Parts: sequence; structure tokens; C-alpha cells
Amino acid sequence: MVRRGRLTLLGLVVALVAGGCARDAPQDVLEPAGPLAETLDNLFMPIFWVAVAVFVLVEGLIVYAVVRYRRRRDDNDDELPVQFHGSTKLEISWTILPALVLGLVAVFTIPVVFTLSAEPANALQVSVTGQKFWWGYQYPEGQSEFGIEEPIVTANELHIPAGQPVFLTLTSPDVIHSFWTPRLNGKQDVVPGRTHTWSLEAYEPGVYSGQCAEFCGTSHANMRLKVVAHDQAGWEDWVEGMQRPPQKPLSGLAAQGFELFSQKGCAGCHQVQGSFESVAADSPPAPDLTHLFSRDCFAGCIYDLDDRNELEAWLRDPQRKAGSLMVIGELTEDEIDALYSYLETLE
Ligand code: HEC
Ligand SMILES: [Cu+2]
Repeated sequence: MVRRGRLTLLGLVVALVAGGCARDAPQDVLEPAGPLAETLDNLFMPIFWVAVAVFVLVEGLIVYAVVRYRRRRDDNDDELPVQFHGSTKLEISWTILPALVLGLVAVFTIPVVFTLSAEPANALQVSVTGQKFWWGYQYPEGQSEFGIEEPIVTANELHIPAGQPVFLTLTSPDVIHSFWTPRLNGKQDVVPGRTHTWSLEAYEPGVYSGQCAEFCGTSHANMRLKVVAHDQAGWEDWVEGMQRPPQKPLSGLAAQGFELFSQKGCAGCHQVQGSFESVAADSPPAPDLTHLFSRDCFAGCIYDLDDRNELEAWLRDPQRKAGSLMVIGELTEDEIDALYSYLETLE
């Protein structure tokens, strides 16, 4: 029995340690990809080594004491060891020493707290809304330095220009979330009734994955996100595409899908600019679908939009994502085909 207990423990420890060894992990805080994440890393590393030093010292002394003063065969069991307590020197030093170490850590930490919460100059402004269970983004109009004349609304995938600061304003209508893109910056809570702000910046173009980091309900674990950082040309393309409203399909399967979109109640929850502008008063917040196919992922970035089967499976049963607030009646396969053809035109 004891044997098996030890083996299980060993297995657990190995699994934990090995689990930390992944190479090219997409959400590795130890691989900062932007100046803010790097600031954090520069703070974390020295504090980590101080913690290691304290750990080795304290554990070392404990191990030493255990070995040095262990019970020996010729010990007299009735005899109490010499009792002493209240060494003033020791008491004072083990109170002051940790206070000094923590004080030193604070000296380095406090300026970083201010650096991270400051609003950078000339930043791209984006409003982020934490929803059950997906992320909504709104880029306010009139940011002509970034080519944004009209407001842009999108979901799950946050597009930014690489090498430029981005300033987020975060809110939530109902429950607490936390916005976290580990390679770009730390976590920021998204709290109903409050407006929090947070910055992001990526050195290089690329895709940086993240997730909601505060338990927010049934599908909290399915509330992921992507930050897509573009080079200058890619950014201009993206902005231009997002400001061009999609064409209404006039014929074929896509036109049938367009009709179904209102008949089947999709338009009661989802907006498509230029076609379906106002949602039902009692609708839960739902992603804007105007430029659905400008994204690679959907439903909290847990499904791949390039895979037609995923979107069809979603329309067959949006409850495949546990707790999803998309509640619809059953659709026939023909309706799903037509709806897919319409959705595909929303680039
Ligand atoms: C009751 C409101 C409601 C109705 C009706 C509804 N949806 Fe949704 N839909 C949602 C919500 C909420 C989400 C986000 C779910 C999540 O990610 O947890 C969603 C997500 C989606 C997505 C993924 C969007 C993204 O970027 O993540 C698509 C596509 C979609 N719905 C299409 C449809 C279609 C087509 C219909 C009509 C057959 C429809 N929806 C009907 C509420 C609704
Ligand atoms: Cu969440």
C-alpha cells in the first residue's frame, strides 16, 4: 500500500514538473513578445532568484537540523533535550530580514505597477467587453492616425498594429472576467460596474493567444482569445476590409441564407451592419457578424472558422459549447447549408 502511494506521488510530481517543460508553448509568460511583458519579465526574474535563495537557505537549514539532530540509536528516550526559547537576537533578525527582503521587492515592484497602468502616448484605443463567453471589441471612430474613420466592431480576435501601443478600456455587463494575453502583458480584471484600462504592445507581427483568467461561469474554460499583430501593410488591409460593409447576396444559396437569417431568429441576436442593424430588446449580447469571415476562430476562439464542419456543427447545436447563450430551434441540413453560404459572404 505504502509503495503504491509513493508511486502515485512520484507520478504526480513528474507530471507537474514535465508539464512545465513544453517548448514553443503559445502562452508562455517567460517568452515576452512585447515591451510590457518584458517589463514584467525583468521584474519577475530577479524576484524569482531572490525567492530561490530564500528557499534554499531555509530548506537547507531545516534539512541540516533534521539530519544533524535526528534521533540516534543510543539516545536516551526519557531525557528531554535542552529547552530554550526567546533568543532576542534571533527573534529580531528573523523579523527584520524578511521585512528587508520584502521592502526591496516592493522598491522594484511599485514603479512597474505604475508603468503598466499608465496610458501610453499615441495609442490605438480599443474598448473590450467581456461577455458570457466571448470577447467583444470596438475601435472608436476618428482614429485617423490608424486609418480608422468609422467605428469597427469585432469579436474574439483583437487585431492590432505591431510595434505600436494599444490602450484597452475594459468593461463587462454582468460577471467578472480577466483579460490575459500572456506574451504581451499580465492579467487585467474586467469587472461589472467599473471601467478598467490596460495596455498591449507586440514587437513583431504574429498571433498571440490568450484567455479569460477569472472564473466567469459554465464556459469560462472556453473563453479564449487571439491578438493578431499586423505589419503596416497588413494592418491597412485589415482596417480597410473592416470598414467596407459586406454586399447583400442577391441570388443563389447565399440569398436563401440571408432570408433564413431573419426567419430563424439569428437577426434577433446578431448584428450585420447594413443588413441587420437592430437586435431584439431581450437578446443576450451576441458577436457582431458583419465581418465574421475576417476571423480564424469563433465562439471564444475554441473553434476553427477555416473548418466548415465546425461552423456547421455549431449551427446544428450551439450547446456543444457548454452554457452557450446562443439558443436556437433545430435547423434542417438544407437550412444549415444556406446559412453557411450566407455567413461565408460576411468577410
Ligand atoms: C438568443 C440569441 C442568439 C440567436 C437567436 C442566435 N445566436 Fe448566434 N450567438 C449568440 C451568442 C451569445 C454567441 C456567442 C456564443 C459564445 O461564444 O459563447 C453566438 C455565436 C454565434 C457565432 C460565432 C460568432 C463568433 O465570432 O464567435 C455564429 C457564426 C452565430 N452565432 C451564428 C448564428 C446564426 C446563423 C443564427 C441563426 C440560426 C444564430 N447565431 C442565432 C446568440 C444567438
Ligand atoms: Cu470570462
